[in-house]
Amino acid sequence: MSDNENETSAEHPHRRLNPLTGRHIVVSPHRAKRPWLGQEDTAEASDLPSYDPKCYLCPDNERIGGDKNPDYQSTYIFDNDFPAILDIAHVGQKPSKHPLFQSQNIAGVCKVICFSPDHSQTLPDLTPTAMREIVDSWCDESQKLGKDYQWVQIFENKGAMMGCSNPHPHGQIWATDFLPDEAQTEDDKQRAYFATHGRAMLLDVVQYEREKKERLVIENDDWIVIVPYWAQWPFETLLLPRFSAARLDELNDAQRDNLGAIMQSLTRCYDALFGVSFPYSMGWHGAPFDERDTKAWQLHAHFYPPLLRSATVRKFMVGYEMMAESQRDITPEQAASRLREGHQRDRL
Ligand code: H2U
Ligand code: ZN
Repeated sequence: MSDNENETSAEHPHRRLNPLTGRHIVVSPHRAKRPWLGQEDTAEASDLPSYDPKCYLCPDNERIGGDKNPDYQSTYIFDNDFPAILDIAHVGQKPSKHPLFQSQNIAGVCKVICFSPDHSQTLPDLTPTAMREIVDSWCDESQKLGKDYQWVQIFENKGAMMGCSNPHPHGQIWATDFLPDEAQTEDDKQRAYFATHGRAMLLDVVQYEREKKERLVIENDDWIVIVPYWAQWPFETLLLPRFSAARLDELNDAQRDNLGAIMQSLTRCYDALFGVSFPYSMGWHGAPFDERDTKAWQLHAHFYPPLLRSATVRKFMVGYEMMAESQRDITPEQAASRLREGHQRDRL
């Protein structure tokens, strides 16, 4: 890989390409110091009880749908009471053949995964054993659901700012019999890169970023976290295995333990940045579950946090982003450096 990225200046406006999606991002480093006159909301309260009698995810409580949670002790997975996609046979509506108004029938399942029985905890608070249970649940669910569905989307919305309905630590899993657009795009791009270069795109990224270190946030024996060169959100990160792996269920014991550890380090970096339990949406991408070869694919997790300059001032993806393309002020290199500082403070 040639090393000519520095030809784009750290101070002048430029445009970067996201090779995973083919979309671009405008970077405007000269604007990072402009004054802020917009929304300043209040920080979210963080003093939560370990058990909330009104929480529909706490052990022993009744959910909105009427089912009762067991007195669970570690992770707990249940079928979403309000699934967005249903597990039904493809009957009824015929696919539309009109060139302008096309639709297709879909089937899938939606699950909710409680990360801990403790209402007040977030990932950094959990024990390594509890983290490992979350990682194992993700690996097991993706393997099981992958037998029936082509795509298994594991994700977490954290914080009210990201539309999370409940502070109880939890994530979701949606499995579908179709490839969603993000998955399809990453699949196309990684296969095209492999066809041209004979190597997995994101393994090349891992190697480059480990040598260069500028966008490296943290790493351990098996995993690395970078702010991608093409990051869209101010403090967006990409979590990747340092070894070749296409899917979660391929991970061995040590790799799973190290994954739990690096996720705790990363979420601590985030929390340290503005002194607040950092909101984000995160999710896993791995090779689709079909008959095709998986060599082009490298497993990874995206973290998309909305915060920009304080616990309350967020990045809005509005005007130019909606009408034209993504734009950011703080550079990905500056963001990585800020996140590393949080990590160093955390270790003192
Ligand atoms: P968030 O991760 O966005 O907070 O969503 C929580 C999910 O929990 C949401 O998809 C489900 C909602 O449908 N849920 C239940 O399945 N049962 C309930 O009793 C409440 C919420
Ligand atoms: Zn709860």
